[in-house]
Amino acid sequence: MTGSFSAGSTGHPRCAEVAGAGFAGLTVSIALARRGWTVRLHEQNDEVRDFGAGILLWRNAMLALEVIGVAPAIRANGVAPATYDTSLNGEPVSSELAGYPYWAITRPRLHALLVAAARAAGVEIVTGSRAVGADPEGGLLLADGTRLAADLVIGADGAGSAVRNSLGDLTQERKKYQDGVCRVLIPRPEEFQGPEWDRVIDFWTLEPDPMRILFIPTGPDKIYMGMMATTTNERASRIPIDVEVWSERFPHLATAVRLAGRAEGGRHDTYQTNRVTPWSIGQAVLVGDAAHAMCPALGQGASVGIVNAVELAHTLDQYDDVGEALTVWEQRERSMTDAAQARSAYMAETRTLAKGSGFTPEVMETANFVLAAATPENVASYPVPEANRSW
Ligand code: 5PR
Repeated sequence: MTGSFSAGSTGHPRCAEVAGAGFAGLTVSIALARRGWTVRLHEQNDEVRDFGAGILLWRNAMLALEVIGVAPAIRANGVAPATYDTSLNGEPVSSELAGYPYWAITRPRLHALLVAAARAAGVEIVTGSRAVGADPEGGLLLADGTRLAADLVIGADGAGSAVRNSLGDLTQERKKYQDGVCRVLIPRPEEFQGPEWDRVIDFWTLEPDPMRILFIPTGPDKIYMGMMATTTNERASRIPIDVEVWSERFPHLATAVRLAGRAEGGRHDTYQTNRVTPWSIGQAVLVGDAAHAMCPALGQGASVGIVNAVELAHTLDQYDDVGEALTVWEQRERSMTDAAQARSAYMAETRTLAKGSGFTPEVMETANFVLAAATPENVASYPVPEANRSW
């Protein structure tokens, strides 16, 4: 074990090459740079920006974001939903999570906050730089044939990770599911203004086939709509949103559905899980969806990626030896991550949330996870209501 400053045994700052400027890649870059690492972050696109709609950040992610100093900006820019209300066939079935510390925010806003924090921490962000692989000796391989040598190379390049696929000694189990989701941001209409609308509402219908609208206010002027259907329902799996097919099923949401039909920048994704073991080979490691893509059914995919990214930097800080740190890190995170993947897959397959009262203390275990890097003060500032505790 070393002290809290990352200089390794030689006294030189350690360096990381990171592939992918999504949430996990930005987070691990910030966390390492703040601990004295020299970090270069490669993004294949010509701009660093997020494509996508909205996101929930649970307590586990907020604690991790506290560690890297980004949580105050999330609290200032996002919405803390008062409750998570479920409705089935137009009838309310439950209202949960009152007082639970979680936030909703748009993906572009979260991304911009992380990019600003990365720059402030001294991370060098290189755009138009595509990673095609890595080697266990700590080399990042770029599309132009360059090999960049580092103390640690990090694949944060998403569910289709080229870094992961280049590392031969990993096992991967990938699975696709029958559901998919269209995600859009809409302007917040007059009828959904006011603090009484600052709550998540999960509207389900199951007959003749499951369709669901997850309504999540993400700020004063934007609502995130997650519109789920089976992929065999082609009209309900399209972008732009098919206003007719969605408003027939959700007549009381006709205004919001009409706005969804005009939304730009929406996308459709099919649910998938990707379980990788181990998460590292030598001096190459995977974070985020590259390591553990999961079904979005519990809204935990990004949160788990953010937690594991911060914890990776924290654990590397505690050990001189990178390999030892990677082993300890995976031991700390593995069971929580596996449980999140398994539970969100179960929720997706059974659609249990439609029945209401689905956020049992057991289901909330991932969201309640406290990373080792969190301080007691951080933890105390995100109290969990009695009803949501499993301890
Ligand atoms: N929860 C959240 C979400 O974004 C989605 C789901 C659940 C926060 C869809 O992306 O079940 O599909 C879901």
